[in-house]
Amino acid sequence: MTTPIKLYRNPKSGHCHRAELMLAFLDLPYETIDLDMANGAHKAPEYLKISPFGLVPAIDDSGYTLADSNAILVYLAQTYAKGSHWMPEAAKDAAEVQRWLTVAADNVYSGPCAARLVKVFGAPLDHDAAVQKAHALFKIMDTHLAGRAWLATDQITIADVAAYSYIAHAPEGGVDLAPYDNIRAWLKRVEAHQGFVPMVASAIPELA
Ligand SMILES: N[C@@H](CCC(=O)N[C@@H](CS)C(=O)NCC(=O)O)C(=O)O
Repeated sequence: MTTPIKLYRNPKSGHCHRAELMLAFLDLPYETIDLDMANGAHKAPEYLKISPFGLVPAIDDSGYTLADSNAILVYLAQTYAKGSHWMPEAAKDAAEVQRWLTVAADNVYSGPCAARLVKVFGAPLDHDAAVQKAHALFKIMDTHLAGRAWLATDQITIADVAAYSYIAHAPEGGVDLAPYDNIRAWLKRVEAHQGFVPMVASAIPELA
């Protein structure tokens, strides 16, 4: 029997959901390990060996450990779906994927993710600035998605997976998606893709 990949996560984290979504899209066996972050489980010495910055998500694939959601997407696609549409190898396609991974780590992080951190977790960040950044991003994305199905190529890639979770959950941060028809249609396409899983309830009741 194949050993399930361990996913260390917080079930309310969009970064963790990206990693879970990729595991699910690739139909890989995995088990989730919910860290009790309120009590500092992500800063415990054992976990810091896996994720030195003390962040979720991280994975353990039969002893190979890796932190960072986008790195996890790259690893899973290259290991279990090499040469597929998830992570194309042609130079221009690969560059487009990387461009959107950067948007996910930068604009998505400081926009919709930050706005949700304030509203859902009470993070001491500037909510107005985060909402403004989210709308600036969404205007560009909505225009980009006019007449195209996916962010980077003409098929779904890890770039769509990286961008999906925090954009789908932007309304929880007080960012309205109503003006962005093309983004909402793209979210639906991701959700309709074979294997899609939504953010799921936690094994730890207070996180569910
Ligand atoms: N670049 C990282 C960011 C991950 C991240 O910010 N994780 C948050 C949860 S969404 C976290 O672990 N925060 C705990 C902390 O900041 O101490 C990735 O993509 O995985």
